[in-house]
Amino acid sequence: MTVAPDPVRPVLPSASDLVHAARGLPVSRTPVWFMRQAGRSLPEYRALRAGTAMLEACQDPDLVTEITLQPVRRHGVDAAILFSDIVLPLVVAGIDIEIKPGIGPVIADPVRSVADVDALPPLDPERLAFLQTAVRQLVAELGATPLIGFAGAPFTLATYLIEGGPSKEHARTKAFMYAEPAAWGRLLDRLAVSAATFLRAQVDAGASAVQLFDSWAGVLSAADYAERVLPHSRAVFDGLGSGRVGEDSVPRIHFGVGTGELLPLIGDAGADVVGVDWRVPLDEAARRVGPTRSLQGNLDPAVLLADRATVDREVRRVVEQGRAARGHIFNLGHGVLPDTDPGVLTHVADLVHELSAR
Ligand code: 1CP
Repeated sequence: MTVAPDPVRPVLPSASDLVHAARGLPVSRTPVWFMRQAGRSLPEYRALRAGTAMLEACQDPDLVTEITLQPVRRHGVDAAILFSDIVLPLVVAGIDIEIKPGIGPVIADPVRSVADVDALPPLDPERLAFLQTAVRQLVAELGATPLIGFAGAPFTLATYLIEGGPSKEHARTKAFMYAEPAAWGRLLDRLAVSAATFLRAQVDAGASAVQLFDSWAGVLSAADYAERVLPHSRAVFDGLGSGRVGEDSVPRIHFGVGTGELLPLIGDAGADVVGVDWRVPLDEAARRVGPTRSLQGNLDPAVLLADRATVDREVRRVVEQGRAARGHIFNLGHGVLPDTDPGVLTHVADLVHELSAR
């Protein structure tokens, strides 16, 4: 089954509301998609994934295609996001990582020394053929709906490599950053090259936008972020280059959680769109990032577990406050929570479209 083309929508993803909002151009209505729109909130996802390990699923082009399309069909969102994971480039490079159900990525041999940093294998772009097959299949199925490619930012990937898995404080990561500044710089340089290679493969195969997830950057002070992290995130965007030959570069979205104090810097790393979590209202976020960047966000995912009147009130508020931005892509402030009723997501997508139709 393919996604039915809608005769009133544009025929090219580059002319979609998502790409236009990202560039600050006029839109027919506020585009909406949801971080983690594919995944455990969908029964059809759970059925398809049954019996296949997460990282195996991510490397099967047909499974990736189907799982990526599921939320687009169900919710009528304005973008698909490739079903993958931020640790996948590390796995493809040969690092022993497993995604454990209910936990997240677990690294067999965490990076704890300067020698460990220097022993990390590089990512060979030739090994990304499966990813490009999935992207090409998706672009063919999606028609006018843009596909967002993504990668993990160097800092957030470094937290997994150094901690060995998910963590709250990221204390080992910060200790390594302070104690071994030269090795830290080399580690983030390598991760930047790998992220740029991973994004480049997706853009070359036809992705219409990219998102760089620096999910855990909010644990840093602005000064440390500016000095020890931002140059490496900028290197990812620089390494991505100007895009497909003869075309404008695809829009770049840059997102982290708890980044209120970092918002201007997150933009400076080279983003067209700054992703905002629920802690800072979008009108205030617009003041912080300035008039040259669009915003994405920022409904608290927990609101979707509340009653319908609360959901509607909060969606209206986010749409209203988003009008202060150069362009607004409606999203959650972080990923869909697994217990979310998918019917509520469909309702939110419809409501955003209705409230913003021009
Ligand atoms: O068993 C399962 O079903 C695995 C659950 C799962 C899924 C569905 C994981 C493990 N990753 C994913 C897919 C995924 N990961 C997507 C899919 C596309 C979509 O949005 O629909 C995306 C964008 C990611 C990116 C990702 N992975 C991030 C950045 C986004 C964010 O949430 O901040 C991070 C931090 C990860 C690591 C990760 N992978 C999986 C989990 C549970 C985690 C987080 C662990 C932690 O808390 O540190």
